[in-house]
Amino acid sequence: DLAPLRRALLSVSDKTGLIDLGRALANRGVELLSTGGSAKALRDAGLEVRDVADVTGFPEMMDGRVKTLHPVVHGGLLARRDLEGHRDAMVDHNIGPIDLLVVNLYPFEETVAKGADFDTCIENIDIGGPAMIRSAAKNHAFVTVVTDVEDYAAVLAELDSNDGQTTLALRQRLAQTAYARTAAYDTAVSTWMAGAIDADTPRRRSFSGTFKQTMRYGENSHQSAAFYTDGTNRPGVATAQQHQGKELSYNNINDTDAAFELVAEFDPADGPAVAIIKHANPCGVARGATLLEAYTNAFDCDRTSAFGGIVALNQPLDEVTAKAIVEVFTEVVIAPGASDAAKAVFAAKKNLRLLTTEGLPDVKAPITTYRQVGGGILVQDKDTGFVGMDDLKVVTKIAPTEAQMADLLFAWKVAKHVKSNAIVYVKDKATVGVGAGQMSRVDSALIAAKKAERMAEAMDLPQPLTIGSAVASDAFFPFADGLMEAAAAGATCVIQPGGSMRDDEVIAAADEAGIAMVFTGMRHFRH
Ligand code: 93A
Repeated sequence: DLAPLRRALLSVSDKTGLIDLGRALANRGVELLSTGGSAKALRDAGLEVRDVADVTGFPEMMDGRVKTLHPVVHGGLLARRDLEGHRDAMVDHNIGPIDLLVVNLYPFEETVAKGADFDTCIENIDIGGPAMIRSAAKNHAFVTVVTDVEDYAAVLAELDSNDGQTTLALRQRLAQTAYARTAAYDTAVSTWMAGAIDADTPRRRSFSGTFKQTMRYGENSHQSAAFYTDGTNRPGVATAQQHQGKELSYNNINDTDAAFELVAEFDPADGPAVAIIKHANPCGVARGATLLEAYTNAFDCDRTSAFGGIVALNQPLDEVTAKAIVEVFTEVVIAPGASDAAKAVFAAKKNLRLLTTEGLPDVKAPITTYRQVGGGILVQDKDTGFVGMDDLKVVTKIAPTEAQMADLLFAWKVAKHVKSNAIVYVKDKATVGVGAGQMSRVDSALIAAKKAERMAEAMDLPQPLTIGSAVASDAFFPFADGLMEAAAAGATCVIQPGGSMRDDEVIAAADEAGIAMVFTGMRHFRH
């Protein structure tokens, strides 16, 4: 059993709860050691504090870069209380034990998120704090380490219930949390630096996140799950503000991300766009003269699948669009803002989650993505590939018209966000058929066309909207059969990467069918 906790070192950048903690410890007879700003805050509140500088015999120096980096501090944190040799060393070198360490680090992640310059970011790399945290966590058999304001209460509660000491179980849990924190911190530094110095992105990276929340369950109810932020503070599902409705589930977060990343492909300067997602694939994407029109056109692509879907907008939600959305069972709506009137419309639908962000995700930002595989992690640059009009090569006898070109580029953008094999039919800047995630490209073409047929029946249209459509294929057609399916569905122009051994056959089939075809020279697999 450990002797009661006697001495604490408090050194925090985020001073939330510091005074209350300091007072609670002092009331329990714990001596307080502290660094510059933290000591001042405690002293200003009338508490008795000893400066670390007084304990080490060294002043804080070099603009605070060296405050606690001293054997008297680290000896006090690292000494094993159960070994005579360690106890002797403490006596010989006049080192007093430090039983409790409370540290939160220089706000490096926040500084980066604010867009601070290089030197300011460098100055905000905490050295002494992580060093102390790691020392205390290693010696958690004897020392309690607290790195999160949320854990202050648990420590105080145990001091009261456990004879003035914490339990080993709590110290272990806090030590584990502490190493997660220092690991995430160094990862944030490394990740920022890779960007700042323009390093080869996927090389020599470390990955980590900061815990945000647990979820009731993962993809299925027997899987536990949690959500982490990556410290970049980019606009996206992880940083969105939720206005109403129950907590997002694992699948909600995944689908909302897919929806928002897709709709962000459509520059708001060119007008409104809406994406509706189910199971991470779009079941409707459209532009429109108004947001309402974009929503309606997206919805009309596949009304059946849109039920229980996730809707992403590239512009702030307005009242009329909000009214249309609440007519359909919808899980989540995400947008770069929402008007008060729109929020009022949603308020009546308690289960509908509304998320707003400060702007759209930057689809061109160089981001590294990770995927876990058995025993490893695959790392790659995010697919920020972009194809514009100038990149297209017309390969058929006839060239697409201007309107067809616009639809082809629209279809191409959507295809990038559809699980492979992706086939996307588009008419007038709205998807009219999406074939996703099939093992054969022909099947994707067939399924998308079939969906369009079903919608035509449901909406009493004279014919499926694939008639006269533009079609995109995320990768080349290995044979002419996929293209012929698209032609059979009524597509009159095609966009695809090209590059197949049988391109000649595919081009000949397109010419035969009177189809215009362009090659992008770029593939958008998404698995
Ligand atoms: O610049 S440091 O890396 N050098 C140190 O020796 C050191 N010791 C503690 N930063 C150091 N700290 C950090 O200072 C703590 O992690 C904490 O974030 C901050 C508290 O400073 P103050 O008490 O002066 O506000």
